[in-house]
Amino acid sequence: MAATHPFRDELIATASTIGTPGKGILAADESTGTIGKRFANINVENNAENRRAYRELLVTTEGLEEHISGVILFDETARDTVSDGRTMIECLTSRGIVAGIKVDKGPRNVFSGIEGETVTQGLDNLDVRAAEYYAMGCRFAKWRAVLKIDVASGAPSALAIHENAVTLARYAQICQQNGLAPIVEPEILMDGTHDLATAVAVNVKVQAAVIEALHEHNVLLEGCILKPNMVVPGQDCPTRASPQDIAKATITTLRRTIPPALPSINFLSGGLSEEQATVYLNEMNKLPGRPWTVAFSYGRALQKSVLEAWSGSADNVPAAQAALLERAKANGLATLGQYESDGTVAEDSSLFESNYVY
Ligand code: 5MM
Repeated sequence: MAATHPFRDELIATASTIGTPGKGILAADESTGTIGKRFANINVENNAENRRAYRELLVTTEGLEEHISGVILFDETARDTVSDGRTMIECLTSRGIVAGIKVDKGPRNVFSGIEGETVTQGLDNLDVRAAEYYAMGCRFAKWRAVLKIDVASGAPSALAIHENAVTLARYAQICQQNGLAPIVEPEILMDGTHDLATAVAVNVKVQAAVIEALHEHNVLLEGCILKPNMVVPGQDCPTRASPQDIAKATITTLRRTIPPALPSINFLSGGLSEEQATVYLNEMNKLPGRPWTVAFSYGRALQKSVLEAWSGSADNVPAAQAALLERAKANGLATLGQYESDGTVAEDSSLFESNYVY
């Protein structure tokens, strides 16, 4: 007998709203440690008031709703308020932006026999937390699994693929039972020497395992969002790939694995520069054969310029908000294949961080 989804219609509506063409997701769910790294780059102290002021800047940006359909928050921000007393969540939902919440507890080592492989934690008590977040006004959730490619050691191992696929599916099932549309994020890191063809092969294997696990757990694909990495050659591969090659490899991978029932694919930026992330997305949206919305859920590639413009000063809030709008608009256009690049897709401004596992 088919499994029932008590929130079926709402989950489908949420995923469809997030997948509105021309829009994407702002990933502002950095945990306290991760936002500390971002603040350190701009010499801002990582304290509660600075985190609150920075997130207020993001969620109160006028016109954000024209390009952003959803914002992912960290628990602290979801409970925080802006200066006029409204909750951060109200600031978003009052303008038609769906509020989301990171519910994973980060990756931990998994004993696969390969150094550095992880599985993500956070299933304990997830049903209780998901119900609370729903009551607070959140309507979608996010869980990031982290895998790596290392041809020499055989990573990702079958164990890492299986464990992460199953935990992603279990998380998705629990969220859907509690009214939150799950973002399923199996991130394969850019680290490595592998070429683009190897990246395609590994990405196909991982995505296929994730989809199989979602089916096994009776997850409603129509009420789900996929957040994959773009398919690129390893950071240390001497043979680089053009934006067109990357777009083709990524869409080919997804066409082989992701059913059209899943409405929206929202990429992570994974260490790409702001311009690379926009240009690659734009190239994908020029290709034929995309049965899903192909959009973004960027953290670093939407916030780098914003953080630099802000630099911790209230005087800089208008400039920082203008920077956010500029990147959001560029990526919104890229979801339609209408972004005009100035041609500078340099890798020297890359936001890549080796082994991005916190
Ligand atoms: C915004 O960063 C998110 C939170 O990371 P931590 O759990 O490490 O604090 C992260 O999951 C993010 O949503 C994705 O990695 C996408 O962000 P990028 O920067 O890759 O676009």
